[in-house]
Amino acid sequence: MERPIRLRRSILSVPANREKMVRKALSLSADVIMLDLEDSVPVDEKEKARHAVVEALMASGWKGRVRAYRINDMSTPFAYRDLVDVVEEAGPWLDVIVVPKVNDPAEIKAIDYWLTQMEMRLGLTKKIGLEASIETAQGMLRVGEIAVSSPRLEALVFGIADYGASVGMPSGGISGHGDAEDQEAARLRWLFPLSRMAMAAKAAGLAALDAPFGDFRDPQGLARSCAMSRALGYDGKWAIHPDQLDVINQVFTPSDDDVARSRRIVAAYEAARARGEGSVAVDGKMVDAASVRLAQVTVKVAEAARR
Ligand code: 1VU
Ligand code: MG
Repeated sequence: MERPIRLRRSILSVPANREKMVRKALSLSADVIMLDLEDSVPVDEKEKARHAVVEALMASGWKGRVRAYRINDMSTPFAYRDLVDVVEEAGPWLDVIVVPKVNDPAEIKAIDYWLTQMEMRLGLTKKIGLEASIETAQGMLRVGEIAVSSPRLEALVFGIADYGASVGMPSGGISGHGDAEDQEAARLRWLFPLSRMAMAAKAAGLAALDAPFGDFRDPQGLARSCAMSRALGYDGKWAIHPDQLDVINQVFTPSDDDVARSRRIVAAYEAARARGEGSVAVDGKMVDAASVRLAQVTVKVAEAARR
C-alpha cells in the first residue's frame, strides 16, 4: 500500500464538542485539522462529539487540509464506538485517525482489521490512514514495533504531557508549564524520547510529529520548542490554539535560502555523478549521496508547502 504524501507542519487540535471552535478551525492556516474525541472532551459529551466529528468531516471548506480525528484509547469503553460511528457515517471524507496512548502494536493491528471490514462493507476505495501517539513508557519502549504494525500508519505523534506523567516527571518544564528556570532545566529531558520516536518513525518511512506547547501566550517558548524538534528530524507540531499556527508553519517550512542551497546541492551532485565522481564541494562544504538525500527532503517539503 502506497502511503499518501501529506503536508503536516501544523496540526490543530480542536475539541469536537466545541461547535464554535470546530467552525473556526476551517478558516485557519493549519495543514491538518484534528477533531478531538479524547482528552479535551468530557465523558458525558463523547457521544455528542462523535456526531459533531461526522458533521465536520462532511462539511465543505476544508480546502486541501488533512481531515483527521482522534479516538479514545483502546483501554476505554469509547474507542470502538469512536471508530464505528464516525467511519460508517463519514468514512469517504476521512483521511486519518489518530490513536492515542498506543502501548502495544496489537492495538494498531486490531484497528487495521476493523477498518478493513468497514471499508469493504462501505465499498471505500481510499484507505483510511492511521497515526499512533506515543505517550507512555510502554509505548516508547515498543515504539519500533508499533511503527511497523500496519501499512496504514502514516505518522507517529509524541504526547509530551502523558509521557511525562507515565515516567513520573515533575510537571514544571513540561510543554510550557513552570517558570523559565524549569523550562531551561527541562530541555535535556526531551532529547532522548524525541529522538527515539523520530528514529522509529523515519526507519519505518513515517512522519514524526511533536506534541503541542501548552503555553499558547508564549510564542518565543513555542518557537524554541519547534526549533528543537525540527532539528531532531520532526516534520511538524501540534497546536492547541490558533495563535500558534504561524510560528509552527514558519519553523517547519524550509527558508528560501535553505531551498536555494538544497537545489544547488542536488544540481552539483548530479553534475559530479555525470563525471563519475561521488563527492563535490558546494559553498566550501562536502556534498555526497547523504547530503543529497537531505537536500531532496528540503525541496520536497518546500514544494508541498507552496501548493
Ligand atoms: O475569536 P473567537 O471567539 O471566534 O474564537 C476564540 C476561540 O474559540 C478560538 N479557539 C480555537 N479555535 C479552533 N481550535 C482551537 N483549538 C481553538 N482554541 C481557541 O480562538 C479564539 C481565541 O481563543 P481564546 O484566546 O479566547 O482562547 P480560549 O480561552 O477560547 O481557549 C483556550 C483553550 C486552551 C481552552 C483552547 O484553545 C482549547 O481548548 N484548545 C484545544 C485543547 C485541545 O485540543 N486539547 C487536546 C489536545 S492536547 C493533548 O492531548 C495533551 C497535550
Ligand atoms: Mg495525551
